[in-house]
Amino acid sequence: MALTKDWPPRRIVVLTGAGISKESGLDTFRDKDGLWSRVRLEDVATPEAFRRDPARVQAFYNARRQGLQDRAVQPNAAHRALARLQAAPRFETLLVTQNIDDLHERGGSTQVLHMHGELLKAECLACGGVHLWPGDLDTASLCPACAARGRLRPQVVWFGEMPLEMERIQAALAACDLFVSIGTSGNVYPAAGFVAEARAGGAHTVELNLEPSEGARLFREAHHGPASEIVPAYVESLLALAT
Ligand code: BJW
Repeated sequence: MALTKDWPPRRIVVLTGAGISKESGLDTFRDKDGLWSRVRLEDVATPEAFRRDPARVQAFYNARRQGLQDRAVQPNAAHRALARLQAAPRFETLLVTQNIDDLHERGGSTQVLHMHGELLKAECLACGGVHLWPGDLDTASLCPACAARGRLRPQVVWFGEMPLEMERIQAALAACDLFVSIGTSGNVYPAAGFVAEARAGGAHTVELNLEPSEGARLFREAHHGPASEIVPAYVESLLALAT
């Protein structure tokens, strides 16, 4: 139920996290069986870790890049529902994801803002070029643009680095009528602060997650359960408003 700005909403911001891809076969980070239960984030997800031991960091992302391209990993009903929402002309929907996978795109979304980067891309520390990179990276990989050797890194945002497209996201949060957060634990900033920014702008705020997140109390509405069930149901309720 909307308690705040324009309703039915016109401008929508959707934020997704690892939980939306869990049923597609990808790991979350902070669940009991998540990535951070098997590897210390300080060893693989900081610029310092990359400087200290680039081979280890490359191996961590090589394994995840291979996993993402396993045939069993496919978009699920939640990714596809968000693509339908984005395609509905009644709404202006900005889809922001913390995920580095490409499951939103494979689920039919054409405009996805990857604030923590993309696993299937590599960035050259020598020339700044960003390249599609479906294969492995190692400490001798050659940049296709400037030919520097060993300067390519996964195009992902590690702790202490600035997430991408923040100005655009913050402008959209200030202007939106509805903010929907899906499958994220609300532990990592600045994404964890988006709900407060949307609220400050007067938006209605909705959490769709397996369980209440860290910031659950900040949302005006919540639905808990597997993303593949609750996201399509919520999207259908929005699309019904548009008819
Ligand atoms: C389901 C489900 C199902 C399960 N259906 N749901 C002290 C205070 C405040 C901030 C800081 C601080 N000290 C340091 C900071 C900043 C730091 C930070 O936030 N640290 C915290 C740990 C405190 N942040 C940064 O450094 C960021 N940069 C930054 O702040 O720059 C300065 C700046 C300031 C202001 C404006 C702009 C910039 C960068 C953060 C980079 C995060 N990088 C990672 C790795 C990326 C590459 C990779 O994938 O390897 O991003 S860490 C990891 O966490 C990854 C994720 O995108 C991110 C968020 O995780 P997510 O998606 O929430 O996953 P989980 O596992 O936590 O949660 C999953 C949820 O799904 C759970 O709730 C489940 O219940 C649910 N779920 N199955 C529905 N089937």
